[in-house]
Amino acid sequence: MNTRRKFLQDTALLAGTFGLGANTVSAGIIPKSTVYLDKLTDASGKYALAPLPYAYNALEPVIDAKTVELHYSAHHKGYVTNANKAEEGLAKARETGDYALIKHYEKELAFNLSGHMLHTIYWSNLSPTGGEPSGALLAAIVRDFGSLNNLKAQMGAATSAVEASGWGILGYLPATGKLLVLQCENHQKLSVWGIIPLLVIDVWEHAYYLNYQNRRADYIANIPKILNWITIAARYEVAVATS
Ligand code: MN3
Repeated sequence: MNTRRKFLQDTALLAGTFGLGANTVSAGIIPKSTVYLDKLTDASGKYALAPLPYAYNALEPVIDAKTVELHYSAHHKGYVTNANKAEEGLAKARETGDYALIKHYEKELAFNLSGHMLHTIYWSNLSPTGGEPSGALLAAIVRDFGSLNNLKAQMGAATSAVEASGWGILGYLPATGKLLVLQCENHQKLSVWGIIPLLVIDVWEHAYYLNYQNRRADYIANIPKILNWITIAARYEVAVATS
């Protein structure tokens, strides 16, 4: 069996399509028992909320416990619920042949499923300990942005300048083999087809307002203190290996 195929099989077994790299996991960098997977569905195929990989207060003082609790258990959960409702509405439409509400359900699906996906990645992007990128990911950052500082500056500026509710995103585009920084409005606008998000920063007000009020830039400036570069690198390894 060739190495790439074996890697893909191992990766699929351990982590699912969007999960963490088998090499990182099997190397013991992340214990299997604590790996947080970007898994969007449960065993029945319904969208489901995965457990938070840490306690609500684990990200303090950068993000306070109440914000994490509300963000995860109310906001993220709401996107999961509404993505399932959209799927149910579309199933009913197919069953009855009545597509009068097609625009509504397709829009709901894009918004809520994208919200579910980005929040799932967001939780795994954060950790109480923080760190810095290294290895293949750092090399790609230097190749595509010139330096880690350039990436941080562009990512910070792009994320701060998102109009209203949205995200800053570092992604990998298989079609070019390059990393890109994008802004995202809501959960699904301003993206590029095919991009695989590696690092996402939520700048909806619900992500920071209890603690930072209108100081979005302060929240963004503090995020690097709690970035989990191990899971970001693992996501990059999978993105490169599967494309
Ligand atoms: Mn959010």
